[in-house]
Amino acid sequence: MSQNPIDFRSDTVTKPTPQMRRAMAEAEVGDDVFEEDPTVRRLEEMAAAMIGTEAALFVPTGTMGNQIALHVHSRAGQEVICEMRSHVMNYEMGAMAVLSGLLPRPILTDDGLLTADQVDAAVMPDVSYRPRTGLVTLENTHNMGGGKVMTISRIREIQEVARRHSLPIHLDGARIFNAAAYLQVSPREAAAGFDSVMFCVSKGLGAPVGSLLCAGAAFAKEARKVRKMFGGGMRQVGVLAAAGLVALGEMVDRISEDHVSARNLAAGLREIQGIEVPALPETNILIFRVLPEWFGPAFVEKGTAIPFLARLRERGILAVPVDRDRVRMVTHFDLPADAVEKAVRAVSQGGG
Ligand code: TLP
Repeated sequence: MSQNPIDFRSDTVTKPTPQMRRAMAEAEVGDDVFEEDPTVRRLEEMAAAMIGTEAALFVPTGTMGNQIALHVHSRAGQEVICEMRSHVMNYEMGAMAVLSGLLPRPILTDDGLLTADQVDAAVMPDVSYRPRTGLVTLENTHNMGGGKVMTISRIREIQEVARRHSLPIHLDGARIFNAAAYLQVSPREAAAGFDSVMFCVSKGLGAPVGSLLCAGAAFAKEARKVRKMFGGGMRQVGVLAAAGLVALGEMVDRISEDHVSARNLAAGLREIQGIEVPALPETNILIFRVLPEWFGPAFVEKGTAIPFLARLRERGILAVPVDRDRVRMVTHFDLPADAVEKAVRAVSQGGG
């Protein structure tokens, strides 16, 4: 493998910018469990203002932010309505069951985007022999839906269903700034009408660590206690919040550049024999299928994704499998300028 592979595995691989490192070195800090870290406070205030909530809570990971929200919104034994490939169900180590005694009620969609009708149908009837529905969760952008974006009108319809059933609704907005950029709306508009919103500064915005759980003041107060219970009470964590402030201040406006790169990548790959790109990506995540013909007639293995990724790694390109035959590539600001061109060239060499 080449010395400096080009890393399309995730936007989480982005490294803190020089401005972030400087801000981290200079950050004013205090004990955040005592709510005395001024830099964390500033980040929480900025996040709440950008998302349009009364309060926000700095948490170490998106997973913890989601799980705190689930815990505060619902009770053990209740169901969480979520999309079948949602992060909250598939990539959080079963935490909703382990930490909160919750049961996912997954709904299958083609593209990761639930409809109001599907959510309505998934709400449990109020009878004495079925678990109760506790919460509705949406994911925007939808990671395993290939970075698909839910429109504001669809969001409003689903919120209306949740309201009609008196159910809280949480947004896993790990990439909410990508969604807002694609929709050409403010993050506030993309976040409006939810009872809680989690977003990450550690993905395409480049901070090394951190997510924000944004909600009303009473919810945030409760969430702070649950954060401590889950082991997320941090001390002089202003050194990390400082990077988050730079992420929100300097990295949001450029995020649609990553969407252009992902589209260029998709346009290049879809010309290659044996690669099936279902649609041009809306944001920074591309998921595509690798057909056996990419390897030539001698290919007999069960799945294509793993051997495809091994060939690419030899050519200095990193990506991740989605399932047996599909691969995910994510664009971000830390890719070299010729990353897309090099990736297309590496794939066009075929797998023979
Ligand atoms: N996603 C990671 C992996 O866990 C799959 C990635 O590389 O995309 N919600 C969504 C929609 C996410 O994509 C992620 C991370 C999270 C939550 C969790 O964030 P962290 O990794 O901070 O716990």
